Amino acid sequence: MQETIQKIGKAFRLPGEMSAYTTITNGNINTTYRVTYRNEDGSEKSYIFQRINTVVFHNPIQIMQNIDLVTTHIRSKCPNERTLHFHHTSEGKNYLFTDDDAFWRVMNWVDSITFDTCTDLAVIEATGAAFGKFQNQLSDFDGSKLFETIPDFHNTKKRLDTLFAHVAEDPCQRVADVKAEIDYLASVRELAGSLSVRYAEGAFPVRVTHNDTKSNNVLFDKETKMPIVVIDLDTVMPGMAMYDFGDAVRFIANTAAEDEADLSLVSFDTEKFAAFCKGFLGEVGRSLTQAEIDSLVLASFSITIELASRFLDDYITGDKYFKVLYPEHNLVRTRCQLTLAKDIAAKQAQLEEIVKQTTK
Ligand code: GN1
Ligand code: MG
Repeated sequence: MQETIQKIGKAFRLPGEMSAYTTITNGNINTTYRVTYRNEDGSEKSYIFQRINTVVFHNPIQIMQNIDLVTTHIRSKCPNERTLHFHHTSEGKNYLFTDDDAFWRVMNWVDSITFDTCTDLAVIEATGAAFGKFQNQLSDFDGSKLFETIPDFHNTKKRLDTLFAHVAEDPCQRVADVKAEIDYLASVRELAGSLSVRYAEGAFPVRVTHNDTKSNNVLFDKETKMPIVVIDLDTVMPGMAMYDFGDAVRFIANTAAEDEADLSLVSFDTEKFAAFCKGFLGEVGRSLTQAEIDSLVLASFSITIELASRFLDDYITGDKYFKVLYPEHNLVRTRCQLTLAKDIAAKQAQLEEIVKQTTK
């Protein structure tokens, strides 16, 4: 690996000598390294080297073009805003195909902390504000300029249709083990897919959305605990505002990790939900339509079901999409998301009330 990393550093013309590299493990798709270079004067500078998973992202050059457009827009609108900084090769490209056809990009490392699970309500509120602000910054950006890097990414109805088609095929003979999970998904299939159906019919505005609003996609200042920058712009595409909200609370209001195996630890924390709501709606509340506001809780349920269906689909088709650390990983993820979705459904009235109080 060291040799590959050194080659890439050279292609991107990074100054100094490579002194260390470590793998960053919290992505499920791409492969990420922190690489440090030492300059002649002894100072050190770190970079992120990332290999894009081209099975998932069929056209990674389009991703880089999207990111360029989005960060340029944000920088011109808010000159003081920190954005991701990508390096260029001598050919002026912000990516590199290596001989083995791997696709690499290099960006500056930002000294920061991220939160996976988090109990600090102030940090949760700030995360909401960061994603809300991100949506605001792109509110006047023409989404038709963006490539749809993964078509129907958050089309929950299609995701569920795909799952049930694979259930019928049962390519790995795993369906018999997941009968209860499939039965539950069948019982909520129509409800969970309903927002994506209404979106396709034009019931909600087409926004430019982040589409992967996990809390660890916001970098925080170590000391002030304030957001520095929103990262992981690979799936910025036109979409539904409330799905960014829903995906974020799916992750941050879970009392456990996304792949917690002990389901007794998994629940949906209403206080965390309220804190995120306050931050997010404080930024975008006024620009959302009533139909969007009324759908925030259903969106939280729907995207949690969507993730459960994607993890389960990957499990029954042989674990080809998400990285798995052990054979049942995708099934564990599925069960965790289903437990969470059921808790969101059980707390629906309470959550609707929180949204109402926050928007009044
Ligand atoms: C994937 O790789 P990562 O962690 O950024 C996935 C998201 C899921 C997430 C679940 C392109 O994101 O949609 O919500 O895993 N990204 C893609 O942890 O499928
Ligand atoms: Mg991502």
